[in-house]
Amino acid sequence: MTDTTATRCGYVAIVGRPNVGKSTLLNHILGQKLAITSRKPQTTRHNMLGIKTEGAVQAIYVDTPGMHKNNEKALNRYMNKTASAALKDVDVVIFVVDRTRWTDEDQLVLERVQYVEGPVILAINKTDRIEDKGDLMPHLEWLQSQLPKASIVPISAQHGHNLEALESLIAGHLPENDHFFPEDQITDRSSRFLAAELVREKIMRQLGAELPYQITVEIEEFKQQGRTLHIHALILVERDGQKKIIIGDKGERIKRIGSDARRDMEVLFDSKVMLNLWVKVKGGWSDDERALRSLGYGDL
Ligand SMILES: Nc1nc2c(ncn2[C@@H]2O[C@H](COP(=O)(O)OP(=O)(O)OP(=O)(O)O)[C@@H](O)[C@H]2O)c(=O)[nH]1
Ligand SMILES: [Mg+2]
Repeated sequence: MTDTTATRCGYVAIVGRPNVGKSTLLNHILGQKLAITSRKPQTTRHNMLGIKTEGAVQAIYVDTPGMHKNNEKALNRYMNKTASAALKDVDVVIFVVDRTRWTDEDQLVLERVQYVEGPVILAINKTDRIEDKGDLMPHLEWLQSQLPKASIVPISAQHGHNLEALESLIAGHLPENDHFFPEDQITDRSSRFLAAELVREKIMRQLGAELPYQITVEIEEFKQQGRTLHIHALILVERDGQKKIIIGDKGERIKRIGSDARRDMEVLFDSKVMLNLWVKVKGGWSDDERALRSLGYGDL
């Protein structure tokens, strides 16, 4: 018999193709904006832990980059490898899909998830936007036939619909373990990392279709002075024209990126923030494995 007073703890990977709502789901489960999100695919580039401790249960979520087909650039290879690695050594896998919108990239994720031996939960996200319910049932039946052991849970990550059901299913799959992290720790990532991500999010949200993929952000200074946190962030672009676009007419765009990012940082760090942004051209960084490593994109 299971001891109901025992503590539980384990890892939960959140996987899926780009843009299905993985990071939105993580943020809503945590009740805090930790992972960046945007309407554009390939927003998340790194795996990130989001830790939720409630009483005896500690669930350690791993948000992952969307698995995608474009494998040409070193950055894309890094993102796909990162996401695949998260499938190993976790206790539960949440496979997130967007309603009935099935693509080749979902198929790619499905094929990886079919190899997973442990419990899989299929989260059908964005149900707040389902127009034609008639299409849903046949799709769910097909999905169930592809993943016979998986539980299927319809959710809306953005509106928080059915997340309690999802979380209690997850808790039921977590093994009996002591907690791996202190109760008040919510991520494994540094404040510097989170700050850089917030700047990148504002760029993703404000710029056109292609540009954001050729941009990365480095934090050069992160210093508390009195009640103010001083943050200097360097935005690296690949070409001079991109620098002009980010800066915008009379510096208007970069000003807006800075003020939006600062507002989020003040909430996240619970402090007044002074944010300085610079833009620098560093050609070809996204396809240069050495440059990627020096920018914190790990081993390829
Ligand atoms: N209507 C609706 N939109 C959602 C929901 N969940 C997420 N979205 C939107 O879907 C878009 C993508 O969300 P993200 O959380 O960034 O998606 P992701 O899967 O993390 O994407 P990548 O990091 O690129 O792999 C954003 O515009 C979200 O606001 C939902 O439940 N309903
Ligand atoms: Mg994401």
